[in-house]
Amino acid sequence: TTDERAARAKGSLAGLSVGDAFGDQFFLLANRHVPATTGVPPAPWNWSDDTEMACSVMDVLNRFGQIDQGALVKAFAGRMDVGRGYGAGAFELLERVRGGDHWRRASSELFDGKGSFGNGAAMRVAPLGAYFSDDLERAASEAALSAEVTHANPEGVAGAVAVAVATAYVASHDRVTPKAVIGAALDLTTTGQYVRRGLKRALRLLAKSPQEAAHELGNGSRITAQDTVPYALWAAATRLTDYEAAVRACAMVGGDMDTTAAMTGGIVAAHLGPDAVPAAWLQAREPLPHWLEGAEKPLGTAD
Ligand code: 8NA
Ligand code: MG
Ligand code: MG
Repeated sequence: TTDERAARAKGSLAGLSVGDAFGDQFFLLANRHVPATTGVPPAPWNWSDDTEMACSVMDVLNRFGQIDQGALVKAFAGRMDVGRGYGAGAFELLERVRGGDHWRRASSELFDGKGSFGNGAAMRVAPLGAYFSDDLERAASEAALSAEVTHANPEGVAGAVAVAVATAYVASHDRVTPKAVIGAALDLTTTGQYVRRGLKRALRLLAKSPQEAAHELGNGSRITAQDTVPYALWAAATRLTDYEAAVRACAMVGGDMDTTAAMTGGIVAAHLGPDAVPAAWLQAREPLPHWLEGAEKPLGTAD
């Protein structure tokens, strides 16, 4: 039912937002003495653009039961708080949308007409995968729709499809092998040759350490889909029974750790449920927006 879908998505969002907020703490110089392998940064852990945009994806799913692209981009643009740390392309696009440009034109003109292959479509999409976990192909097609409004490049879309399908797969299967998780994502990720190549490499690295895997796959230092999604899926697939271990595997390799931890955290929490997120970590994370809990009218709803 719709309520069950929404509840699964909410569980994934808990994992995504805590991963984002935890990972983001390690960018701060103030936490340079906290080891990502074992340490716990001081609260509060503020979340970043990853969570802000994921909340808008949830908002649209709650209102429409599917991705309405116009409503989604309106939600992204209306809520954009630049202090949360947006990618340069995302910022430019959402400013143009605010100024009245159509998203399709603006997104296709980014980066000299190549469109963005940033990891921004993938970082926000795990709850959507959990929402459509009863239908992997639907998860893939809705993820692609959600990606297109900001990421016109096929790699940017592929990153989102891979994360959504992996999330849908683990949310709908009790016992899964690492190979099956990455294999399911690969099966339905039809575009994006670099993302696909990374996923194939990840399949050969399942017995390696996080450092070795990140060295081969990338840790997100370029904040692109292709240098983030393969490692995030590797971390989730190899640590699917342990939320904390999965998220720490992202934080400990450096790079774009708010985003790898957001993807990995969203996938693992979709499998284990929100109770797998340590209670102290949920407490440390800045609360999610009030409107998401229904306390305020969501953006763009009729009066
Ligand atoms: P985006 O569309 O700006 O893409 C991210 C970046 O990828 C761009 O700024 C470019 O550097 C690069 N890129 C994307 N497409 C192309 C292309 N066609 N040619 C050349 N370079 C390209 O924004 P986004 O929403 O995809 O980005 C998400 C990331 O930004 C996440 O990591 C999120 O947390 C945020 N962020 C990251 C950092 C960081 O340094 N790790 C800091 C602040 C914000
Ligand atoms: Mg971020
Ligand atoms: Mg990031």
